[in-house]
Amino acid sequence: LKWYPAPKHKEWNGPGTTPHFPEIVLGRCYTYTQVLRPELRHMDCQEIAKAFMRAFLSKDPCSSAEQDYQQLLRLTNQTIPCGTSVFWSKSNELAHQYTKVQWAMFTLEDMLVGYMADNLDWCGDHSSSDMNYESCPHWRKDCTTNPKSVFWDAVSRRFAENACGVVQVVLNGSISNTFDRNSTFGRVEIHNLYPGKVPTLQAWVMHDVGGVHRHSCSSPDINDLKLILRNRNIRFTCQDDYRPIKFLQCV
Ligand code: 2NF
Repeated sequence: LKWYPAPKHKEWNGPGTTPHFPEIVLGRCYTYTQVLRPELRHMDCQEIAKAFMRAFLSKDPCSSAEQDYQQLLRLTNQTIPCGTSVFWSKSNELAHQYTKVQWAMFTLEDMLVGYMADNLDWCGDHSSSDMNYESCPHWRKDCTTNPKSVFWDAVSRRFAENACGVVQVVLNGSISNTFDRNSTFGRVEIHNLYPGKVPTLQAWVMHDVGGVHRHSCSSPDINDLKLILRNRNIRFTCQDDYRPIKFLQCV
């Protein structure tokens, strides 16, 4: 009698690991270090991809910890000039359009580690050395301590800790939670800026063209952000529909 493994059932509520995850991560690492930012040519993409896999393979996908990514963080350490960090929240596309035309500015996804992982899903399993391509824990429905959420928290924390000079954030003024305390920006990034290194945070509150203006710089929401930063001794400035970003919404 031949033994067939039981068909794998969907364990979790989130999408499974992106097909060819290891190849995509390795390929993106080479693209970034050899083509986009050749000053990082010396980085070891084989080691970097290996450290990424080791962070979550053969582990319970609801017991992920930032510690698991320490080796990956060490290997992808990257410094950028002061005054070039751009944070974003609920403004994914626009913020990246902005740093695309402002080649000297960096969002986390313009850094090697963020570039490798952007838009991918990944998780493993305690009882297998392979990735789970069927499903991964959903951060709301299953657990927040999943490999992907923990990764973004860890790399966002480091991105904020390493920031220096005047930093910027692109916010979405056309939605109800323009400043969301539970977002990565509100929960992790603003609390990990070093006041001694970051004198000022500049916020750009952007409104969709022809869309509603739910919040502007004078909204109570934005005032919350201002108060948090004031308590941390970081100066706050805010501008609605900052022109250099505004014109990108029209192209
Ligand atoms: O996927 C990314 N590239 C990513 C994910 C999380 C955080 C990037 N970040 C970094 C960026 F550098 C930005 O500065 O944090 C900032 C943006 O995160 P945000 O949470 O402030 O912004 P949102 O638009 O609310 O969310 C961005 C993405 O993250 C997911 C969310 O579903 C969206 O796809 N997300 C937010 N919080 C969690 C969480 N706790 C989350 N996914 C899983 N667990």
